[in-house]
Amino acid sequence: MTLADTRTEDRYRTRTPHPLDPVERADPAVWGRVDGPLDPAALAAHDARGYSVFDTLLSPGEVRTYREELSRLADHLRGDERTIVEKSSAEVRSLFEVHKISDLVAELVRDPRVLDRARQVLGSEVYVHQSRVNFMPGFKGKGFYWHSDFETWHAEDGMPAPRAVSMSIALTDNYPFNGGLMVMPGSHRTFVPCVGETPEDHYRASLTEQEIGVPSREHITALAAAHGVDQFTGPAGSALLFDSNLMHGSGNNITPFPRSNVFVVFNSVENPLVEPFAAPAPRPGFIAARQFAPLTR
Ligand code: 6CS
Ligand code: FE
Repeated sequence: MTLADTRTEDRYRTRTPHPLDPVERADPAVWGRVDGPLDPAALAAHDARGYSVFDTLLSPGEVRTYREELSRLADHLRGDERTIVEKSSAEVRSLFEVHKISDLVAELVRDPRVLDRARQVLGSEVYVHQSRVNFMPGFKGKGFYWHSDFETWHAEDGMPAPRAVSMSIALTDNYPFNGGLMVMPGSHRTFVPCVGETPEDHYRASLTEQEIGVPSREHITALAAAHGVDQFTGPAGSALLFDSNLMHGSGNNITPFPRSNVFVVFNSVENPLVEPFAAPAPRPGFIAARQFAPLTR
């Protein structure tokens, strides 16, 4: 399948010169229609909160294998465009397209423990829109400011609707103090437009420190007042499945303990990318897949 030819209406306007008011999400958070491992209560909780936590999705032995392979690959691929280094050090911040670089991750994205949950929530066949490891190294791991992934994927990748989910699997123990991911439960139901036009080749800056495509402090304050902040913590092997429009962020890691997670973003095959809604050109395929086939086990 390739880039959809038809330009769909823009129901989530963002990256404008002047502020726009937040809009209520025009799409469901749980599409249902597909059976899977989540029982009705778990699905309802995911629909309400915009995320689900799975304490031991993978075993410690599996995770150790992933961690060792992905650290080796990141070092081996230094200088490759898929490797993003920290702004203030030479530490590797992220490695993208890991489902194509690592045979282990290629299997992981098809693992029923992962794939069946994504299919069930999105209510359709799915494909990998993006995969990455965020290493969040000890002492020098810089956080990620508050943002909605969908806001970027809509503006810069041409994702029409927030019919995508991220599965974040902890490769190291995620503590409250080593840059654990913070989320605002229920914030996925509100789309928060951002001010500021997208510069050319924006991803080179945004993946290191995002400044365009982040909500205003006013909107973040209002969302926090309405929803509060939860934090994803758990041992290596635990996982967070979260909605593409959930407001999230993480702090800097000044502890000796790295907080490395592998992220797989599943998009519904019924939500193929079109032209970017608010960017001069589409981002490279290693950040946003445009050629894809539905994932099979
Ligand atoms: O731009 C993106 O696609 C990436 N940016 C962030 C901050 N989170 C999601 C994604 O990895
Ligand atoms: Fe994000």
